[in-house]
Amino acid sequence: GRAAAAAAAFSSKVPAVANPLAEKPEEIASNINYHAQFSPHFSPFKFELEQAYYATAESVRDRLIRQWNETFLHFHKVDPKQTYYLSMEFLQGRALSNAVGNLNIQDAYADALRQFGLKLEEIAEQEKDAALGNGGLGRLASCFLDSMATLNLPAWGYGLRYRYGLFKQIITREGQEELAEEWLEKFSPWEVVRHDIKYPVRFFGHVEVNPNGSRKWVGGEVVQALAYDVPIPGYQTKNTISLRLWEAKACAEDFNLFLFNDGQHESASVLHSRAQQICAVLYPGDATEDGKLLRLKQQFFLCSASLQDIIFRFKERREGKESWTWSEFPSKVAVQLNDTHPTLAIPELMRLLMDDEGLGWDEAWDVTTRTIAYTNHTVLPEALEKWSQPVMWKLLPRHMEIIEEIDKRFAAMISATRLDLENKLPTMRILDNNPQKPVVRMANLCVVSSHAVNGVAQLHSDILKSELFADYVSIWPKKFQNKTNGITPRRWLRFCSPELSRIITKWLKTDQWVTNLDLLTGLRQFADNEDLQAEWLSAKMANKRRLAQYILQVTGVSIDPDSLFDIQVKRIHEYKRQLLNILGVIYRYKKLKEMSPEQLKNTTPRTVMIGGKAFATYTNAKRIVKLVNDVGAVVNTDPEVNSYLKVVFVPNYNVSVAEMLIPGSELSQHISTAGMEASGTSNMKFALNGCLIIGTLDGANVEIREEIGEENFFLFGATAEDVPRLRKERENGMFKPDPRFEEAKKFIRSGIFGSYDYNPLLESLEGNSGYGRGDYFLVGHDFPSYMDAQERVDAAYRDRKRWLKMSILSTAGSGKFSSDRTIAQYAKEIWNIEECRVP
Ligand code: B1N
Repeated sequence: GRAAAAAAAFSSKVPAVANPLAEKPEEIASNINYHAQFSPHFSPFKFELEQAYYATAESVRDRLIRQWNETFLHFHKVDPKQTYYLSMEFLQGRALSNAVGNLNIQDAYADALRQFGLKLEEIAEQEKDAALGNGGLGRLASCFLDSMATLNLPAWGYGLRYRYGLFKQIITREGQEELAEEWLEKFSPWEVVRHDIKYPVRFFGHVEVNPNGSRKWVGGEVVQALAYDVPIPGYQTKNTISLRLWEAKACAEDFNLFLFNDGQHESASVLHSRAQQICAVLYPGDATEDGKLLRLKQQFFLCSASLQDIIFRFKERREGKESWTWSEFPSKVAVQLNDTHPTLAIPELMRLLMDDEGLGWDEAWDVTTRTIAYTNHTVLPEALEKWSQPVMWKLLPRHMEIIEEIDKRFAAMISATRLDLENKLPTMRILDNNPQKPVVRMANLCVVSSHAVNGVAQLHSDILKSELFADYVSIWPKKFQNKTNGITPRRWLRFCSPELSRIITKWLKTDQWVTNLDLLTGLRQFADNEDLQAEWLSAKMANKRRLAQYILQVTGVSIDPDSLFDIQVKRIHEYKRQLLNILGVIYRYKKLKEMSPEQLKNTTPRTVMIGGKAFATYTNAKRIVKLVNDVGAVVNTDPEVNSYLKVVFVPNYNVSVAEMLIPGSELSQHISTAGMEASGTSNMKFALNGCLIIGTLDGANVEIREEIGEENFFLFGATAEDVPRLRKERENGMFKPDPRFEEAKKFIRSGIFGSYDYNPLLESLEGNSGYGRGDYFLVGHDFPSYMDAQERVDAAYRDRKRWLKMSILSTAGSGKFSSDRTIAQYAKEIWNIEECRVP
């Protein structure tokens, strides 16, 4: 069939000639053909979708390499101040469609592929997501890279090249199961190994004191960090920056040939396999930490390799200069820590400056603190990293000396200058010397050692100042900032919804909104316009039909594109309250069952989609996944009501699935207990795509509602300010549950959704206090106002014109949430860097 035809076309008609910058479709086709033949990864004479994907990707990569090298040279020549974004996670998703979109060559490539009888979208779907992250924090890092490239900023990402990214989720009768996702199994065309860029990274060992008093970390084990670079193209600019991912390799001499020849094969390569473990897996924790030694090794590995590389570049650019000093370093380098995961960059920079470069403490400290800045992403106590002191002493003895010294000097400074804070000192210190469990508090180390500390939404930043870091605020009032998160409008609107994008461009009479998202406010004046509304509706419907197709394909459930598409997709966590959502659905189902046919006809049909991964050992999260699936199985096959309600669990939620779901959404749920979701970023993606939000006053919801107008936001629930009091009242037995809440829980208990034991879940909502009890997340408290808000949703949806107007106003009010705005603020207010555009 088609594959054979493609193969025939490929071998005969199109000559293989490589012209990396080809513009004409015929030339591009021959370029693709060239790669199919001369960058072989498969047996010859095959040209099916997979082979076509690799050849196309390599052809696109050739173009990227040109402008990537130019960017590198340009930065080298200009030597601007440069930012380094250190992150344990980057959730890149697919690269092909993003690259052709940013380079504005999608039409040429689509034409070229048509010559082989192939569709660009189908080819793009062959690509596996690069899922080197868990959720919002990792995706934010990737959106930031896109904006840094697009804004022509001299910036660079540093991360780890995990062999296994985030696990693949499959749903069985048991609920969620995890499978290893070997995204590199075949080969990634989007990375270039740099065999010349290698640094030694040490673990364990001891500190040697030299006669002159200087100290040196020696002994232990040394692994090599090898660089793999991923090109990050900006949107319609030549600038193409790098994401540098480190891989751990043993040193060649670590292979013990003697033991191997002696037949002791395993022991001969023990150092090799130990090195390989370092980058084997991404820790699948979102907002929880488990204190694994390997995770600590990963963190140090990232920090050490990246800082050695940064220092190398700094010196390289100073080569041949008459004179320079280390005090210039902070005017050339900004290092941003994505949460506390790369905190070890602080003592590592101190160590490199003092022990390798010979600086004294004061000078090294001045350079370090002026270089480093820290972003906090959560206030959940279980996610605040604390590493055991004995473990750290063993793995990183020199760094612990430095951390001890930072701690000591901080305490001395407080005692000398701030008697009023002395009683706060025990919790402000970096070291918690509790003899039972001495730990290093990484967040405290970051606050003390950074020149800027920021939260990720206004409410979150306010909470940092009034609670988590309150004691530090009076010492350094100007250190604490807010940088409300953002998302890249390229991936999250321009490319994932070409239909809506075309309409926006038509009505705004410009496509400048793609890089100047504030221009979307120009849609406000047309929100009531019937022509725009009709076009808007038809784009939405097209996206909904495409989504319905996808849902049918992955779940076998057929959903009605005329029903209201209601979506909640994010990591499964009790604070995000997927349980509130599904309890609401259960209540709705029960009411539908009680209705007469006449009443049924007056209801608003809904399709509720819930998706997300649960951390493998988080049992309550897994129970929620199971419950959603069980409810779906009953509701979707109930002929009495299933044209009014469908419940779908969307398996294996990831970046590519999001790109399918978000454009087809009409209502999305961002319903965390107030004060607990630092920002949220999918809320921004949904709003940008004209999806209405039902949500609490939490994270960035607060600002989204401000921007799009309160009448376009379905608000419910307690405020962050109320939460502590409500928890107390609950503990004192003062909570009176709403009868609807009781009814929903009772319905689950009746066994209607099967024989699985939901008691632990239901018990978490009951009692007044205790571990896993007492409804810590206030589901019961917020349930009635949530159900009221859902009624307002149903009523609004019945009024098509009103709904469309709200939808248009959502998009129109989303300009603030471009990551271009966020990154411009970081650049100006924290990094002090400027544009460095490749001519
Ligand atoms: O970071 C996102 C925010 O939009 C979300 O609200 C926030 O929950 C998320 C430990 C985390 N905070 N903390 C993490 C991730 C991995 C890990 O091992 C914690 N993720 C967030 C972007 O600001």
